[in-house]
Order: sequence, then structure tokens, then C-alpha cells
Amino acid sequence: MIRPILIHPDPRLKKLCEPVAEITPELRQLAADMLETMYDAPGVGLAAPQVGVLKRLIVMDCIKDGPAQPMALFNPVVTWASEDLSTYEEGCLSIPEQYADVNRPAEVIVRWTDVDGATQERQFSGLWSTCVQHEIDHLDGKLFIDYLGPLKRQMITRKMTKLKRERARE
Ligand code: K1U
Ligand code: ZN
Repeated sequence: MIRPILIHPDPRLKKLCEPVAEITPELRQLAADMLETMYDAPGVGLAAPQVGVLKRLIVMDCIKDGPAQPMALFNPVVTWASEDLSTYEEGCLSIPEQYADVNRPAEVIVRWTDVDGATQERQFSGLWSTCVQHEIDHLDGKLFIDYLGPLKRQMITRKMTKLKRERARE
């Protein structure tokens, strides 16, 4: 099921999300719904708070060409980050059509629980690294615009407030 994606500003996008204690059938369904919602958008990642669920779950698939590589990560934690930084022009499905350069560690190691309840750990680089960090930020109530200066952030927030007003009138 495709779920509606919350648009910034929304108080649910600023909240610290709760860890998942047990991978229940409802949470597996949520992960499947989030992947369907992400592919439909389309996007390369999605975090549970973006669909209004304040739990520590993210999904990703950063393969643009070739066979899909869907991933669902419960309770993801960065256990190592490179000193090297990389810059990527980020977007966000909760901030449509707005893009800005963000600097982040070029590579990270992330530990998480998979849909079967097993612990996984993997090193990410390139777009996967940018995306996993962007999605984990969502779980901590942080958006990519929080890395920008106050003027740019305010300008984007005003545009989004206007967009939400227009969409509500439709
Ligand atoms: O969290 C989100 O809002 C999803 C976001 C993830 C992301 C993208 C780029 C850099 C960092 C994080 C998106 O997927 S935005 C859409 C996007 O980047 C994309 C859409 C279609 C094809 C390829 C990329
Ligand atoms: Zn986002």
C-alpha cells in the first residue's frame, strides 16, 4: 500500500523516533509499504517518520539501473564514519523540488536489524552512504535543510508552507 508522504513543515518530521523492540508482522508490512511508496515517488530512500510513523525504520534502494536492491533497516546506527567528506546535491521527498549541496562523511559503517531480526553490518559509499546518513537523520528529527544557513532554510520552508496551502485547496 502506498502511504502519503508528509511535507515539511510538520511537527512529526522534527521528532526523535523510538527504537523498534521486536520485528512484528505489522512492522514488516510497514517496511513493504515504505518500499512501495519510495519506488512510486520515486526516491532512493524513505524513513518511517516521513509516513507519520515515529519508529526507527528506514528503507533504501540506490540502484538506478539494473536489478533492484531493496533494503529495510531497523534501528540503524552509524558505528564508524570516514574523516573524508563528500558533497552531494541532496533532495528529500518531504521537501519536493528543492535541492542543496550537503557535506557528509564519504563512507560509513552502519549496524542494523533486518526484517528477520538478524543483526547486519555493512560499509556504505557513494550515493548509498549519503542516503543512509540522510535517512538516519530523519529518525533524529533532522532534515537536510538543517545543514543550510538560516536564510536558505527559511526560504525553502516558506515555499513548502505555500505548496501545502495550495495542495490543501486542490
Ligand atoms: O529521504 C528522502 O526524502 C528520500 C531522498 C533520499 C536522498 C536522495 C538524495 C540524496 C540523499 C537522500 C530521495 O530519494 S530524493 C529523490 C531522489 O534523489 C531520486 C529520485 C529518483 C531517482 C533517483 C534519485
Ligand atoms: Zn528526506
